[in-house]
Amino acid sequence: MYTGKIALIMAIMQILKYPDPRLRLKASPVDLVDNDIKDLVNDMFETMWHANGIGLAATQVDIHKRIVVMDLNGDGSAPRVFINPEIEVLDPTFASYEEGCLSIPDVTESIERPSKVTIKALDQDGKSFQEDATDLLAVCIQHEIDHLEGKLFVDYLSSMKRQRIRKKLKKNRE
Ligand code: GNR
Ligand code: NI
Repeated sequence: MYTGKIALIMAIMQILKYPDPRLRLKASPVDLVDNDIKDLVNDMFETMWHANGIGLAATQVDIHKRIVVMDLNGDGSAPRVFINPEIEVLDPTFASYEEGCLSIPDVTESIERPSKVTIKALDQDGKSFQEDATDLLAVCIQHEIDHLEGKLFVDYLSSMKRQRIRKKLKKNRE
């Protein structure tokens, strides 16, 4: 008898776009990594890959739980899951990186963030792990944890730049 569980249905979820106020909600910790959470993680991967992203926070798909998926190669080769992620800065020297966001389509801006952090999180099986991060991983985890806090990379820019970006997105939607 076949008893294995297989994901039969996957779903591409809608990604909220700036300035949707739901992107400003603060996500709550996951208390148990159960099958519903695992299904959600799979849907988030599908959604992220479909949109050609390298990271996705649950906030972006209107689920206000502390869940992040990532695949820095963008090709399915290095899927990573971070549940209840927390970081501590190891090297506060700022490094700048040209950031994009699936919630702010067709906009990139150079953003400065601490260059080295250590990440503590639960994996897709609910097991805790710790990992030091530099370069794109450090950038991406900080970008995603910002989403879980209701923060977006445009918040680091001047209000003039932010206004210009809002106008551009509005124009693109019309
Ligand atoms: O796909 C994404 N690319 C990216 C590029 C530079 C810095 C951060 C990112 S994350 C982004 C996907 C996204 O919006 N995650 O929240
Ligand atoms: Ni983003």
